Amino acid sequence: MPFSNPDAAAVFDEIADLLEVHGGNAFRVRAYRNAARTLRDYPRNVKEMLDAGEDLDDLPGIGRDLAGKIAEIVTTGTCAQLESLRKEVPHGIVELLQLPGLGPKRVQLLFEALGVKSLEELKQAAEEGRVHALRGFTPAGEKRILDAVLARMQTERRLPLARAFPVAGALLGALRAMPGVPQAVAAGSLRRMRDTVGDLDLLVTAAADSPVMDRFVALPEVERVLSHGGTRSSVVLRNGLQVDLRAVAPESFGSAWLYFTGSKAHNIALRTIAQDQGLKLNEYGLFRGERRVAGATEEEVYGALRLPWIPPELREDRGEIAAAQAGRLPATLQLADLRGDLHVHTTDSDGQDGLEAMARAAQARGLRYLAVTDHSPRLAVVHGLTADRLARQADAIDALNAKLEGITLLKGIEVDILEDGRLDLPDRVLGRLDLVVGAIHHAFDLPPERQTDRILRAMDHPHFSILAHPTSRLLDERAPCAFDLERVLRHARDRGCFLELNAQPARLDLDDRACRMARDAGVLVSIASDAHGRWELDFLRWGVGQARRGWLEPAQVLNTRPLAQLRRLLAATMGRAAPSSAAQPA
Ligand code: DGT
Ligand code: CA
Ligand code: CA
Repeated sequence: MPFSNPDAAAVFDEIADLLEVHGGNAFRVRAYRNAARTLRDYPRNVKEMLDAGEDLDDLPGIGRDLAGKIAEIVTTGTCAQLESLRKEVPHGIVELLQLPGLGPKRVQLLFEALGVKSLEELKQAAEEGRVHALRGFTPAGEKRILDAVLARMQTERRLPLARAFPVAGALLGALRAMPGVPQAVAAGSLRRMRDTVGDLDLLVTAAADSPVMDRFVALPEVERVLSHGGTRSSVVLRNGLQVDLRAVAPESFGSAWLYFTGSKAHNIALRTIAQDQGLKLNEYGLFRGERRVAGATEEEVYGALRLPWIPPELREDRGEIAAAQAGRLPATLQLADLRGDLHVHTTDSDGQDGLEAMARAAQARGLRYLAVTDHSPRLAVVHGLTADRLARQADAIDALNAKLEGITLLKGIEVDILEDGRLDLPDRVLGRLDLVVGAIHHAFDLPPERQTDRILRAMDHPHFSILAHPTSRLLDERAPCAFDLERVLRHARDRGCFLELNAQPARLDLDDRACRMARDAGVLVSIASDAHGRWELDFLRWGVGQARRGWLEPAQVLNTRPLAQLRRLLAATMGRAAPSSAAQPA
């Protein structure tokens, strides 16, 4: 996403909240709140103003100090003051601030009067009736608070995979640097590349006298130690993420990695297979009676069960064991199999980099083609392209293609699918492009029947290549749209068009199960970064993870095709070559 004024405002609001619970100076608190409001209401994008060398001191209520902070936020996404406040204020307090009905003043009062600094402590205080004894709280208010706390504690807090990954990487780095730790690896849902993770599961091999557990619970990222033993510990990090660490002897490393990678359902299925062969499988190894027959590596354990090694992304008990036994595991898709990216934005709409920068960045990542798909006019807030501007972009792409070597830009658009299934630009305009990527950006909650019809109608246009982020879900923010995916897939196959697996970490849409349905329906999937800046091309890796979980093989992914072949497939979606017999919709 491009950096917007509300993003910067959110940083100021959080600073104000944290300052206030921290007992900060009231004038400073108010200055941050006012600045947040100013930013939110200001009609021009501050990042663009800064990029253009303009002075932010002119914004009402923004002095030199705050202007400097805005510049810092716009370039780094955060600011040093917020980061240091986050360290000073316990994570539990930050969680309290997020409860409905609890602002910084009340959180501060709860802390000062009752010592409450976590959800658990607030629950206890409310249950004991200590909250309503405070000034400004009533028994009914206390009940509402308790309900909100219980609701929050029940909803499983899961972190998007892409946010958990760097945390795991940093912890593994710290563990590997400890004495007597030859191996440190991630297991659990993170290793299986689930779209979100509940907690991190890390595994080390360590000598019996290694200080690894003591050092682990003492790492600076750790806020709270839940348990601390010689072979297992659990902690909660400052960011709220729980981490379980296990230490095993080298001869058990493979069986332990297998066990803690899961999924639980996969483990149970494997244990049954072991039992059928008169063996016993647990995290310490595969045993016949007392004798360990395998355990040092995963390959060894699978091998002893007469199975090939199964990639972690497939370990969900969704048929992978039967497929392994039959020698029919899907061919593993690799990031390097992707030859291009069919959905990216540029500064012509809401991207942060221009055409050439995007092209060169794609090339640097080994891609051979890149489809430029800026927004259509309906999205005026992101400067969606009118027919005229699209034509000018097309000229710019032609000129650039004449100059570039080793990478080809394709002309596309991310066109809005209107509520009735029409597209946001006339067919005549779309017909000049290499591909048309259609997307839903509003009216997410139509009744399922109508949503399905809307999508089918959009696909019936003479020019329609790829359905972008089909369900429009945003992890933690927006549930997937309800529609009949099976019908959409059948229609896509008949029409000869494609569905996207959008690799933005908050989307991952299609998800793993939907990818599997696309595979079964024989519809090719476009794994696309939807990059709004050149570094976001790296999001493709998250798409590959979900695609693997959905059993997609290289042959089932549209953008593994060489350019010439891709062009033929896209041309058919644009009505330029004879599509397959069933291709034309009624
Ligand atoms: P998460 O954390 O909710 O994203 O999902 P996982 O899969 O990481 O689950 P987690 O952290 O509860 O446990 C990690 C692995 O440990 C899990 O994938 C399989 C294994 N495991 C945990 N509990 C059991 C169990 O009761 N039986 C078996 N067979 N395996 C288990
Ligand atoms: Ca886990
Ligand atoms: Ca766990």
